[in-house]
Order: sequence, then structure tokens, then C-alpha cells
Amino acid sequence: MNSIPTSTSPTLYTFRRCPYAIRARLAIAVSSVVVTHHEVDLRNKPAAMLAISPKATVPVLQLADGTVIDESLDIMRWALRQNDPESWLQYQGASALIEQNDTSFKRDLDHYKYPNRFPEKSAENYRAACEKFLDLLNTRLTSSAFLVGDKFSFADAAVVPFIRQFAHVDKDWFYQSTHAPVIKWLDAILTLPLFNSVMKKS
Ligand SMILES: N[C@@H](CCC(=O)N[C@@H](CS)C(=O)NCC(=O)O)C(=O)O
Repeated sequence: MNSIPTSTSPTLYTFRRCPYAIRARLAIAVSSVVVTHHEVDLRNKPAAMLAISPKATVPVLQLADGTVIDESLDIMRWALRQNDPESWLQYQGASALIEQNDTSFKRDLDHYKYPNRFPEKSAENYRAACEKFLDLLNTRLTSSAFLVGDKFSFADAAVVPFIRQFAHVDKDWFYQSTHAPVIKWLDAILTLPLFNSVMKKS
């Protein structure tokens, strides 16, 4: 497969640290589909991106035929439908978990990250709410090395960028917490060449 972007390569509007963009870049990278990456300044989004996706979130993928895909999970599925050498699409048996990640866990994570914006409760309270999701992950990761089976696949790629964010809020707390299976899983993923390839600073 040609690895040099061309004028007909799809364009990915992305932001390096955005967990949704990270999951999209992981699926694109594993598929080896060539896309042109356009790093977005979230405070000054490009007009070309806003024109094709007025909801104004990253990631956004525009295909050569003009088709726009502006939900991260849809971008993952699109890439893997082009090429799925690691059989990620056969490991999708965790859709309820991904749904929970994207709804209640994401909300609790935002509260924990920005407790000043949500003064109703303390950061510790918000963190405890997040830990309910970590407990679900711990249960899975006690019986297998990754969320679905013994290799990194779709569910891991979809969820891990958010757990990385959770860990970064208070690393000292995270690494001494009782979530040993999640800590081991996160650390294993952070050393994967695939993960590091999508996090390079350009
Ligand atoms: N449901 C969307 C959510 C994407 C999203 O919320 N991305 C954030 C960045 S992590 C964003 O672009 N927020 C708009 C902003 O910061 O202006 C998806 O899965 O792609």
C-alpha cells in the first residue's frame, strides 16, 4: 500500500491530545490507510473544517469524494473496513463498554478534570464516580490481557485515550491506587509502537 499522502488522500482534522482523535488515528494507523493529517488549533478552527462539519469537533475525516465522517467511532470503522490486518472489527464485543465510556465515564472524567467548573461535589467524589468504570475494566482485564481477548484491538483503542487522561489528572494517586489491572494495561499500551506512532509531536 502506498504510504505517501496524495492530493486524493482523505484529510483528517485532528488534535494531538484529543482522546476521540487518538482513537481515530489508532484505527487509521493499524489499517495503514493513508490520510493527510491536519492538526487543528481548537481555539481557531479552520474554516474548511467548519464548512464541512458545523458541529465543530475533532476528529473529522473528509474523503476524496467529499464524504464527511465526523464521529470518531465511525472514522475507526471506516478505516478498518478499508483494511483490517489485525482483525480489530472481529473484536467488537464490547460495544456496551464503549458506550459507557463515551457517556457516563466521559462526563465523570470531565468533572474530575475540572472540579472548579462543577463545584457541587469534590474532585474526590467525581473520581470515585470514575472508578466505577475502572472497576468494570479491572474485571475484564483480570481474565484477559486486553479488553476483548489477548491482543490490543478496537475496544482498547476506543477506551484507552480516556483512561490515559484519567491517569494524568493525578498520576501519583493513579499509580498507587487499587486498579492494578488497569495500570498494567495502560502501561503496556503506552509502550506499543502503534500508540507512540499516533502521539508523535509534529
Ligand atoms: N462525539 C465526538 C466528540 C468529539 C469531541 O468532543 N472532540 C473534542 C476535542 S477532544 C472537540 O473537538 N471539542 C470542541 C472544542 O474543543 O471546541 C466524536 O466521537 O468524534
